[in-house]
Amino acid sequence: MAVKVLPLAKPVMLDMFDRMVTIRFFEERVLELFREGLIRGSTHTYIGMEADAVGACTALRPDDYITSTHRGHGHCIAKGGDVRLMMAELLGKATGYCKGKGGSMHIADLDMGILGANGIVGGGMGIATGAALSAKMRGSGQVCICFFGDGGINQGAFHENANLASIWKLPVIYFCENNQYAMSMSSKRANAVADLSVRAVSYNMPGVNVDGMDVLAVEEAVAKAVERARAGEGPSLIVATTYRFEGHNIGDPQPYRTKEEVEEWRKRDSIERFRQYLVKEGIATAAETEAIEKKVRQRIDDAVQFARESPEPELSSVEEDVYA
Ligand SMILES: Cc1ncc(C[n+]2csc(CCOP(=O)(O)OP(=O)(O)O)c2C)c(N)n1
Ligand SMILES: [Mg+2]
Repeated sequence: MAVKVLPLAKPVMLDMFDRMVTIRFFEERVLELFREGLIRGSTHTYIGMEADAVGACTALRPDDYITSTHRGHGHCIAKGGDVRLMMAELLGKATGYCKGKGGSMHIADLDMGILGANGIVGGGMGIATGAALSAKMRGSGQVCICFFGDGGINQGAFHENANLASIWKLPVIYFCENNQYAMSMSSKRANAVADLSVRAVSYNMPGVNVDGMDVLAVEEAVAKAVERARAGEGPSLIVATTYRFEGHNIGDPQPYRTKEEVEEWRKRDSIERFRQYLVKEGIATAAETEAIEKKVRQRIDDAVQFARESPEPELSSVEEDVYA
């Protein structure tokens, strides 16, 4: 009997499923808590794009780096961020990642190599390239994934960083999440080329398209780019075709796209697709995937309870950790 070769070991795939579901449930709770008035400011959910962050981060070592965006919860969870500290930060509590003073777009965990969400579109690019330069100078073998969107790729910072990373052969992977829109602007209207991966040609680096709703395909593409980066061969550009199921942020009425379009993409839900794959290939039973979901649900409940019960920051701490 032929032995079936799995693309990744079973525990790795179950962990990927766990992290994808964690992102989904975390974000669903964020939407609820926002509507309850417990989360202030603005929040951008990652629902629909789970395969991108999880596929990409699975190809990393724990000591590797990522930089994130304004839509950063998924990246943080995929790289091993603590959902308790994230939830507390979103609720503005003293126990949060930034002691409740940063909110969604400033979450970072330097011990986990998470170099920060970023409210500036394209703001992670210089940080990622700098982290890669540092890794190269120290000879640490670390790599950095730089996440950004189809809007972010049009920032001048992309050109500056991609060019520099290429001539210096830096271990960085530019990972463009093409979720079809930058706020209300369709990627098709904003980009002179439909295939964003061709931009890599200008920087003499590989440019690869990947189905961003297929977590295993994302992992495979990123693993190749990581191997190349670790071998000292320089950066890559990966463009994942994906979609955000919710509005740009909470309160976005979404007049720029049809309900039918959203429904079409929801049918390609990466979590459902991965679950079906796991069951069909005999990697996990339906009961096992349900058990993972139950465990994740409890983890998120616990994070919400922790956040709700945590204290507000003291007024006297208002000027602490302020650098500018
Ligand atoms: C430098 C800068 N310009 C504009 C904005 C306002 N803004 C916030 S998110 C966003 C769209 C980003 O789109 P994309 O990069 O595709 O990421 P997505 O929201 O789709 O994940 C814009 C224009 C900003 N935060 N920073
Ligand atoms: Mg976008």
